Amino acid sequence: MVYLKFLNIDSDYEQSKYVIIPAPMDIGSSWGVGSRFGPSSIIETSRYMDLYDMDLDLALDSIYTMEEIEPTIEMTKNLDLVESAVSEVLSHGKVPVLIGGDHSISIASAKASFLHGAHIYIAIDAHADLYDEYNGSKLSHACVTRRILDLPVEKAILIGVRTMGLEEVDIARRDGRVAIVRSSSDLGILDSLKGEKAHLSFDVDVMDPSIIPCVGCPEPGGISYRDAIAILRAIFEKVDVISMDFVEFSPCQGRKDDAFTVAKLIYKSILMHYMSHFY
Ligand SMILES: [Mn+2]
Repeated sequence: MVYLKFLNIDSDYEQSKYVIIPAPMDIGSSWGVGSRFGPSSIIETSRYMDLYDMDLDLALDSIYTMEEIEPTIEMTKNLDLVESAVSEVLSHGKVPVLIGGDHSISIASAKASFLHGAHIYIAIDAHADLYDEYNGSKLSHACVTRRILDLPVEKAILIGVRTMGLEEVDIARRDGRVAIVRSSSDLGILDSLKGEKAHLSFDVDVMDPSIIPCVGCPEPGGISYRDAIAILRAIFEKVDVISMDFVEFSPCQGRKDDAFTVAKLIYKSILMHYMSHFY
């Protein structure tokens, strides 16, 4: 296995504040598979990205990239592997940045995050993922938020949702912990969560398919790159994000700009997190 480093940064684990955890698992997918190739594609393309960010006037090399988690064909085993990797990084006082893989791995990363003090789940996603069961599995990527509601979560904020099943609408209406935020201009809910510890999950299918077409479940009418940055900025300014994941990117032939966009969103998130926590 080739061991590539995010942004080509060869930093020391002990010295690093952020730890990239590549999790190439996609057996929780329903429609398009292939997000197991997401981490390698994103990390490979990130090596061509500039370290200096013009918008933020910042460059950061305090990022360590772990070796890929070796996936198995058992969902629960995969989730255990992800949970322990995220938990270990958190116990060292660092910020885990998990790269998927399909969205089901967020069940494990959120669980680890809650064990380390988070009690808010924030997802930026085209989908609500509130099905109790999908394709015969309770651990499908369509059930992520529902499984997280089984954990001691105080609030699940779902930003950018633009399609829901009837079952999901029913749960969202009945469970007071769920808040659906449809537009980036409607982020007032974050004001009530000032300083609260949260896990952030970014499903790249929230972006418009014209920008990121290579996802398992494309949904038209998505947000722009600049919308995504504005949403992330608002989150990092207000909420104490202790762990994050970026999921569902599934590289397709003949397209390389979208992997680069995902890599950039990840780096921007790390930079914005750094500015709100360490400046
Ligand atoms: Mn989604």
